[in-house]
Amino acid sequence: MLALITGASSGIGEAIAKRFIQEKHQVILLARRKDRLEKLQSLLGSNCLEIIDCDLRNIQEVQARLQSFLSKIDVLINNAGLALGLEPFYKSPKQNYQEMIETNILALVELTHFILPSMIANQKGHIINIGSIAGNYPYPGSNIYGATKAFIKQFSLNLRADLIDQNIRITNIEPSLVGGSEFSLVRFNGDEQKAKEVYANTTPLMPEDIAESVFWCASLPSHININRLELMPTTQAFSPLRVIKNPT
Ligand code: 8X3
Repeated sequence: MLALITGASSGIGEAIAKRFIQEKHQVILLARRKDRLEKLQSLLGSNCLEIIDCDLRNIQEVQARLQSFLSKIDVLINNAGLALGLEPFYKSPKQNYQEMIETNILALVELTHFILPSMIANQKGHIINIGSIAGNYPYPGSNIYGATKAFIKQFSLNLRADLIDQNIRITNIEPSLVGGSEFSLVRFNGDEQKAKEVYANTTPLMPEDIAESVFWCASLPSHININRLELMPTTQAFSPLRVIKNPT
Protein backbone atom coordinates (compact mmCIF):
# COMPACT_ATOMS: atom_id res chain seq x y z
CA MET A 1 0.00 0.00 0.00
CA LEU A 2 1.04 3.59 -0.59
CA ALA A 3 -0.44 5.93 2.01
CA LEU A 4 -0.50 9.72 1.80
CA ILE A 5 -0.56 11.11 5.34
CA THR A 6 -1.28 14.74 6.13
CA GLY A 7 -0.14 16.38 9.36
CA ALA A 8 2.61 13.78 9.31
CA SER A 9 5.42 15.59 11.11
CA SER A 10 4.35 14.74 14.67
CA GLY A 11 1.83 13.04 16.94
CA ILE A 12 -0.83 10.86 15.32
CA GLY A 13 0.42 11.48 11.77
CA GLU A 14 3.98 10.48 12.64
CA ALA A 15 2.76 7.37 14.46
CA ILE A 16 0.65 6.36 11.46
CA ALA A 17 3.65 6.76 9.16
CA LYS A 18 5.77 4.54 11.42
CA ARG A 19 3.03 1.90 11.61
CA PHE A 20 2.73 1.64 7.82
CA ILE A 21 6.52 1.52 7.39
CA GLN A 22 6.78 -1.17 10.06
CA GLU A 23 4.65 -3.40 7.80
CA LYS A 24 6.79 -2.53 4.75
CA HIS A 25 4.21 -0.27 3.15
CA GLN A 26 5.10 3.02 1.49
CA VAL A 27 4.23 6.53 2.61
CA ILE A 28 4.20 10.11 1.38
CA LEU A 29 4.30 12.64 4.20
CA LEU A 30 2.76 16.08 4.06
CA ALA A 31 3.19 18.75 6.75
CA ARG A 32 4.42 22.29 7.17
CA ARG A 33 7.68 21.71 9.07
CA LYS A 34 10.42 20.67 6.66
CA ASP A 35 13.05 19.95 9.34
CA ARG A 36 10.78 17.50 11.14
CA LEU A 37 9.73 15.83 7.90
CA GLU A 38 13.37 15.39 6.87
CA LYS A 39 14.23 13.81 10.22
CA LEU A 40 11.29 11.45 9.96
CA GLN A 41 12.15 10.56 6.38
CA SER A 42 15.68 9.56 7.31
CA LEU A 43 14.29 7.43 10.13
CA LEU A 44 11.70 5.74 7.89
CA GLY A 45 14.07 4.95 5.02
CA SER A 46 13.41 4.43 1.35
CA ASN A 47 9.75 3.42 1.75
CA CYS A 48 9.12 7.03 2.61
CA LEU A 49 8.78 8.02 -1.04
CA GLU A 50 8.38 11.75 -0.65
CA ILE A 51 8.04 14.54 1.86
CA ILE A 52 5.93 17.53 0.98
CA ASP A 53 6.59 20.51 3.18
CA CYS A 54 3.75 22.88 2.60
CA ASP A 55 0.64 24.31 4.15
CA LEU A 56 -2.29 22.08 3.25
CA ARG A 57 -4.38 25.22 2.76
CA ASN A 58 -2.25 26.04 -0.28
CA ILE A 59 -4.05 23.54 -2.48
CA GLN A 60 -2.30 24.66 -5.71
CA GLU A 61 1.12 23.81 -4.28
CA VAL A 62 -0.17 20.56 -2.76
CA GLN A 63 -1.62 19.51 -6.11
CA ALA A 64 1.55 20.37 -8.05
CA ARG A 65 3.76 18.41 -5.69
CA LEU A 66 1.47 15.38 -5.57
CA GLN A 67 0.70 15.17 -9.27
CA SER A 68 3.26 12.50 -10.17
CA PHE A 69 2.11 10.18 -7.35
CA LEU A 70 -1.60 10.60 -7.89
CA SER A 71 -2.39 7.30 -9.60
CA LYS A 72 -0.34 5.32 -7.06
CA ILE A 73 -1.98 6.45 -3.82
CA ASP A 74 -3.98 3.63 -2.21
CA VAL A 75 -4.81 5.26 1.11
CA LEU A 76 -5.38 8.93 1.87
CA ILE A 77 -5.15 9.67 5.58
CA ASN A 78 -6.61 13.08 6.28
CA ASN A 79 -5.01 13.64 9.67
CA ALA A 80 -4.03 17.33 9.57
CA GLY A 81 -6.26 19.43 11.77
CA LEU A 82 -6.21 21.52 14.89
CA ALA A 83 -8.15 22.99 17.77
CA LEU A 84 -7.42 26.60 18.72
CA GLY A 85 -8.62 27.83 22.09
CA LEU A 86 -11.19 26.53 24.52
CA GLU A 87 -13.09 29.73 25.16
CA PRO A 88 -16.78 30.24 24.41
CA PHE A 89 -17.38 31.02 20.74
CA TYR A 90 -18.29 34.66 21.41
CA LYS A 91 -14.79 35.17 22.83
CA SER A 92 -12.99 33.29 20.06
CA PRO A 93 -10.86 35.51 17.81
CA LYS A 94 -11.67 35.38 14.12
CA GLN A 95 -8.21 34.06 13.17
CA ASN A 96 -8.81 31.02 15.39
CA TYR A 97 -12.13 29.90 13.97
CA GLN A 98 -11.06 30.82 10.45
CA GLU A 99 -7.91 28.67 10.66
CA MET A 100 -9.84 25.72 12.08
CA ILE A 101 -12.46 25.91 9.33
CA GLU A 102 -9.84 26.39 6.59
CA THR A 103 -7.66 23.50 7.78
CA ASN A 104 -10.08 20.98 9.25
CA ILE A 105 -12.79 21.41 6.63
CA LEU A 106 -11.73 23.26 3.49
CA ALA A 107 -8.23 21.82 3.05
CA LEU A 108 -9.49 18.29 3.78
CA VAL A 109 -12.29 18.67 1.25
CA GLU A 110 -9.97 20.07 -1.44
CA LEU A 111 -7.37 17.34 -1.02
CA THR A 112 -10.05 14.64 -1.05
CA HIS A 113 -11.58 16.15 -4.18
CA PHE A 114 -8.15 16.12 -5.82
CA ILE A 115 -7.30 12.51 -4.91
CA LEU A 116 -10.66 10.81 -5.47
CA PRO A 117 -10.78 10.80 -9.31
CA SER A 118 -7.60 8.70 -9.51
CA MET A 119 -8.98 6.25 -6.93
CA ILE A 120 -12.14 6.01 -9.02
CA ALA A 121 -10.06 5.41 -12.16
CA ASN A 122 -8.19 2.65 -10.28
CA GLN A 123 -11.46 1.28 -8.87
CA LYS A 124 -9.84 1.01 -5.44
CA GLY A 125 -8.75 3.18 -2.59
CA HIS A 126 -9.37 4.06 1.02
CA ILE A 127 -9.86 7.46 2.59
CA ILE A 128 -9.35 7.54 6.34
CA ASN A 129 -10.33 10.75 8.07
CA ILE A 130 -9.18 11.59 11.57
CA GLY A 131 -12.31 12.95 13.19
CA SER A 132 -12.87 13.29 16.92
CA ILE A 133 -15.35 12.50 19.65
CA ALA A 134 -15.79 16.29 19.62
CA GLY A 135 -17.86 15.72 16.48
CA ASN A 136 -20.18 13.41 18.43
CA TYR A 137 -20.56 15.05 21.83
CA PRO A 138 -20.73 18.76 22.65
CA TYR A 139 -18.57 20.19 25.42
CA PRO A 140 -17.90 23.75 26.54
CA GLY A 141 -15.31 25.48 24.38
CA SER A 142 -15.47 22.90 21.59
CA ASN A 143 -17.76 25.10 19.49
CA ILE A 144 -16.03 25.45 16.09
CA TYR A 145 -13.55 22.60 16.59
CA GLY A 146 -16.33 20.13 17.40
CA ALA A 147 -18.41 21.45 14.52
CA THR A 148 -15.54 20.88 12.06
CA LYS A 149 -15.23 17.30 13.32
CA ALA A 150 -19.00 16.79 12.98
CA PHE A 151 -18.60 17.98 9.40
CA ILE A 152 -15.83 15.43 8.80
CA LYS A 153 -17.98 12.64 10.22
CA GLN A 154 -20.97 13.47 8.02
CA PHE A 155 -18.75 14.09 4.98
CA SER A 156 -17.22 10.63 5.50
CA LEU A 157 -20.61 8.95 5.70
CA ASN A 158 -21.92 10.87 2.70
CA LEU A 159 -18.85 9.90 0.66
CA ARG A 160 -19.62 6.27 1.44
CA ALA A 161 -23.09 6.79 0.05
CA ASP A 162 -21.65 8.37 -3.13
CA LEU A 163 -18.99 5.72 -3.61
CA ILE A 164 -20.86 2.51 -2.93
CA ASP A 165 -20.29 1.30 -6.50
CA GLN A 166 -16.64 2.39 -6.82
CA ASN A 167 -14.88 -0.06 -4.49
CA ILE A 168 -13.56 2.83 -2.40
CA ARG A 169 -13.61 2.66 1.37
CA ILE A 170 -14.20 5.61 3.69
CA THR A 171 -13.53 5.53 7.42
CA ASN A 172 -13.87 8.17 10.11
CA ILE A 173 -11.65 7.55 13.14
CA GLU A 174 -12.96 9.40 16.19
CA PRO A 175 -10.42 9.60 19.02
CA SER A 176 -10.87 11.26 22.37
CA LEU A 177 -8.09 12.36 24.71
CA VAL A 178 -4.75 11.67 22.99
CA GLY A 179 -1.56 12.44 24.91
CA GLY A 180 1.94 12.45 23.47
CA SER A 181 1.04 14.90 20.73
CA GLU A 182 1.02 18.67 20.26
CA PHE A 183 -2.78 18.86 20.21
CA SER A 184 -3.23 20.64 23.55
CA LEU A 185 -0.07 22.71 23.14
CA VAL A 186 -1.54 24.11 19.93
CA ARG A 187 -4.99 24.47 21.48
CA PHE A 188 -3.53 26.52 24.34
CA ASN A 189 -1.28 28.59 22.11
CA GLY A 190 2.01 27.12 23.36
CA ASP A 191 1.15 27.17 27.08
CA GLU A 192 3.04 24.04 28.16
CA GLN A 193 1.69 24.00 31.69
CA LYS A 194 -1.93 24.13 30.59
CA ALA A 195 -1.31 21.48 27.95
CA LYS A 196 0.36 19.16 30.47
CA GLU A 197 -2.54 19.46 32.91
CA VAL A 198 -4.95 17.94 30.37
CA TYR A 199 -3.16 14.59 30.64
CA ALA A 200 -1.88 14.79 34.23
CA ASN A 201 -2.74 11.91 36.56
CA THR A 202 -4.64 9.96 33.96
CA THR A 203 -3.89 7.51 31.17
CA PRO A 204 -4.85 9.02 27.82
CA LEU A 205 -4.79 7.32 24.47
CA MET A 206 -1.46 7.68 22.68
CA PRO A 207 -0.73 8.43 19.00
CA GLU A 208 0.34 4.80 18.54
CA ASP A 209 -3.13 3.65 19.64
CA ILE A 210 -4.75 5.73 16.93
CA ALA A 211 -2.15 4.56 14.40
CA GLU A 212 -3.04 0.97 15.28
CA SER A 213 -6.73 1.57 14.62
CA VAL A 214 -5.96 3.33 11.33
CA PHE A 215 -3.72 0.50 10.21
CA TRP A 216 -6.29 -2.09 11.24
CA CYS A 217 -8.99 -0.40 9.15
CA ALA A 218 -6.65 -0.11 6.16
CA SER A 219 -5.44 -3.68 6.30
CA LEU A 220 -8.80 -5.42 6.67
CA PRO A 221 -9.91 -7.48 3.67
CA SER A 222 -11.21 -5.13 0.97
CA HIS A 223 -14.85 -6.20 1.32
CA ILE A 224 -14.98 -4.71 4.85
CA ASN A 225 -15.55 -0.99 5.41
CA ILE A 226 -15.34 0.41 8.91
CA ASN A 227 -17.63 3.46 8.66
CA ARG A 228 -16.79 5.02 12.03
CA LEU A 229 -14.53 4.05 14.88
CA GLU A 230 -14.80 5.94 18.18
CA LEU A 231 -11.99 5.54 20.73
CA MET A 232 -11.74 6.68 24.34
CA PRO A 233 -9.22 5.85 27.03
CA THR A 234 -10.58 3.52 29.70
CA THR A 235 -10.23 6.40 32.17
CA GLN A 236 -12.83 8.52 30.37
CA ALA A 237 -16.59 8.17 29.94
CA PHE A 238 -19.76 10.24 29.85
CA SER A 239 -20.92 12.78 32.43
CA PRO A 240 -24.44 13.84 33.30
CA LEU A 241 -25.72 16.88 31.41
CA ARG A 242 -25.02 20.12 33.22
CA VAL A 243 -27.87 21.91 34.96
CA ILE A 244 -27.64 25.46 36.33
CA LYS A 245 -29.50 25.78 39.65
CA ASN A 246 -31.20 29.05 40.57
CA PRO A 247 -30.58 30.73 37.21
CA THR A 248 -30.67 34.52 37.31
C1 8X3 B 1 -9.51 15.61 20.44
C2 8X3 B 1 -10.35 15.06 21.51
O1 8X3 B 1 -11.71 15.45 23.58
O2 8X3 B 1 -10.00 17.10 23.11
O3 8X3 B 1 -10.14 15.64 19.23
O4 8X3 B 1 -11.99 17.05 21.80
S1 8X3 B 1 -11.04 16.23 22.51
